Amino acid sequence: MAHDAEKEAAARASLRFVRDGAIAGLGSGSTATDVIRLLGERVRAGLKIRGIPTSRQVGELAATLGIPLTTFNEVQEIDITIDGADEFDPQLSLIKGGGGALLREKVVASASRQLVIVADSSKQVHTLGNFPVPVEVIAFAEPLVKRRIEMLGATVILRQSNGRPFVTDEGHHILDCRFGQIPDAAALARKLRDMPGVVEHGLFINMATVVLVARGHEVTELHRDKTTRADPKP
Ligand code: A5P
Repeated sequence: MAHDAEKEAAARASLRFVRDGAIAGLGSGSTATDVIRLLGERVRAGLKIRGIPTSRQVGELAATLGIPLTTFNEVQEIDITIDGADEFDPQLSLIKGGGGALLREKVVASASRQLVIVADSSKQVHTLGNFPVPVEVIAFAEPLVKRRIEMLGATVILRQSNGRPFVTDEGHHILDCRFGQIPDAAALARKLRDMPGVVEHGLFINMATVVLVARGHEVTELHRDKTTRADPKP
């Protein structure tokens, strides 16, 4: 089964987590976009939610689909956020930010009572690190931070878009840091967080409540402490 179909299956399975009246964090990336399109259908059928988007692009999409939006001026807590991931491990630690939205994604995740990750089977790994860890930096500190991360053993590339440095929604640059294998993701997260000039990094430790991973037609619901089957057709 193609990864696109698995993304769609995981997205469908996530809808049953969304209650009427919920404040919902809206993730970025192709799998989260599937979720937002499905939520748009539910909203048009009468579901009442208010969304907080994790990127400008997602905010525009949600508005087009008729999903009412809100901000942290109005709400302090998000009931549920549904988002994608680039990799997840057995502890449900994540690498996120392949789409460049990691900063807002992490802010939204940190304010969420539940973080539901939707993923195709290619995202499931034993050890994080094959996918590069995105690190959002202020442009001024970029060469310094790049060298410091290289000294940790990573190959570091400044993300480009159309021949220029990629610029995030908040106006920063992204260093894509390939570590190969990350035996202790929590320790690496602390090292990255402590580097002046780093705004945020794409390691999400102890944040995901549930991962819905689709393999073929089957969607498995993984919790940090147990594993159950999810019905892919809610
Ligand atoms: C966006 O910045 C990312 O964190 C995405 O959630 C991640 O890259 C997964 O994207 P796909 O759902 O497109 O694979």
